[in-house]
Amino acid sequence: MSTPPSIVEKVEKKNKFEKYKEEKDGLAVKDELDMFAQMGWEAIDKTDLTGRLKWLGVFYREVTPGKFMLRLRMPNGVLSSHKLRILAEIVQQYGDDGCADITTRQNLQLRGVRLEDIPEIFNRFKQAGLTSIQSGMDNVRNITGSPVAGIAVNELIDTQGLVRKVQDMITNNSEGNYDFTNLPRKFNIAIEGSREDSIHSEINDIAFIPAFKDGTEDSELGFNVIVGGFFSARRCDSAIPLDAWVPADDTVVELCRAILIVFRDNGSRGNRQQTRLMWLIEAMGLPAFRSAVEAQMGKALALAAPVDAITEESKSDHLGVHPQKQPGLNYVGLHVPVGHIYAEDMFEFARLAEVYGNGEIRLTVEQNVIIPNIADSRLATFLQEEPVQRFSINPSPLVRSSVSCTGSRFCNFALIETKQRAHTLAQRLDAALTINQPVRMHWTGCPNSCGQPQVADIGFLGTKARKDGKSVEAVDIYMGGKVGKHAQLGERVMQAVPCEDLETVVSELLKEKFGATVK
Ligand code: SRM
Ligand code: SF4
Repeated sequence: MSTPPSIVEKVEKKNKFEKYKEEKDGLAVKDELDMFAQMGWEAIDKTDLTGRLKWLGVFYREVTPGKFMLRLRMPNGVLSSHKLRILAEIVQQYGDDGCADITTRQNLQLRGVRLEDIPEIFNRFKQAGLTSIQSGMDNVRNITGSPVAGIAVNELIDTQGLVRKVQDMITNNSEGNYDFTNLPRKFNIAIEGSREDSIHSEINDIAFIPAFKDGTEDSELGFNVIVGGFFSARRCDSAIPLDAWVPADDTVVELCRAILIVFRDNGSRGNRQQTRLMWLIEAMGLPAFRSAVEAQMGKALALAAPVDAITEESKSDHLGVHPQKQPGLNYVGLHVPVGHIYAEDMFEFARLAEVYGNGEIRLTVEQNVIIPNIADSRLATFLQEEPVQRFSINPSPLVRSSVSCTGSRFCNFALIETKQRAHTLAQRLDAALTINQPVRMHWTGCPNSCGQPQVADIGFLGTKARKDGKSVEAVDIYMGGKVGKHAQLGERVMQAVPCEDLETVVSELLKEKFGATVK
């Protein structure tokens, strides 16, 4: 059944991104990559270089001319030591330029990459079952799921297979899928299977949250569906209930496909700031949007279950040692300061996973690493390992909970440097204060909010301020973000605080609002 035509009757001027997509679909550069590699980056058409290549996960970095960022896809944040070693070998060949970042969507980005090497890198990806396809621009981003899917003691649904199926549907098994490469805008999907909101489901365009069909634990377990969550420079909103429950089977894939088609065919392609899914839902009205999705699926959706099965108030950061549901096995969360790693770290994580676990590695949206499947008998030796001292299982409180976007070191949008500053401030405040409760601090370099300051206890959003007659790097401060059962977005509480004043300002906030005391 196809979507009813002209659901949103509105004549609008298409934005400039739509014009270049009409001229040539982003995915089309897949067939031109060998030619691009031979031509060299300076000779490539500017729109291909700075725009369409992102459809392949290849991001030209103006900040570091000639060096590219490669954004992978890591469904559910799960990878193997074999894959990680290949990624480490790739960044290793770029010497001082080569490094990687764990992202806020439990994913990996490689840095320092040269265009002439990308065809060969893609061959290696293919052989290893890795892909970076459709990871940027008007595509569906990495699909997130609980980083301890399949191993958490109180897990409800192991989402790994479903996340993989949704990714395969969207990307045509990583070959690229023209059905979904011309969405009106980027799109985020999360499938949560644990009893906690481990992946910030509420800030995704579609999120699946475990729910028993009749609200009681003896009825069928599936998901309630929420839609339309997003952050953008002008507007940030939590997802709203679609009022739909789906079983934990291929219906999840069908529903994602249907929503994507309704969005693709009806979403606004005008003002780029008003093109995310929520704007379409509002333009249509939720009941009409829901009906259009049902029409696309060719079947009625069940009404949402009375309550989500999420029972936990708070959200774990998964650091430290945790027994798994498999008796005698443990997962250990290692802290990676603001997610930034080098080839040697990646080799070490791969080695630890092989020597102590089963070769598996997990990534979290807090930009950390989990090594699962470590036997009780191997735990003590594992904890003595040098990388486990460096990537601590129990870092000081503010260092532990700092998350940061890329910032000005590599991102052209950035108004401030973020990663180094986030880590240094956390270290200095940890040294000065005793803090007995977790305080999640998120940094983002510009209003795009990739570092999710709105979900933090204290969020920092990069801006500029004037101080002593000079323009200086500054932040707007957000507070009140809550995660878990009662997730809510934080609000801006201070504007344009110069970064050089932050140690004093944040120290006062920590004392006043979070009971911190001077050491
Ligand atoms: Fe983001 C654009 C980095 C998560 C909202 N984001 C960008 C670009 C691609 C801009 C660019 O071309 O330079 C950044 C690349 C910088 C670089 O070199 O690393 C970038 N975003 C990131 C990452 C790497 C931040 C991080 O350090 O972890 C995250 C990659 C996730 C992934 O693996 O795919 C990342 N971005 C997010 C999130 C958080 C999330 O998904 O939970 C958001 C807010 C949630 C959302 O999208 O609703 C986010 N990024 C944006 C936006 C604003 C979107 C909008 O609707 O207006 C942009 C700009 C745009 O799309 O126009 C953007
Ligand atoms: Fe770049 Fe801004 Fe996103 Fe940070 S928030 S990665 S500065 S686009």
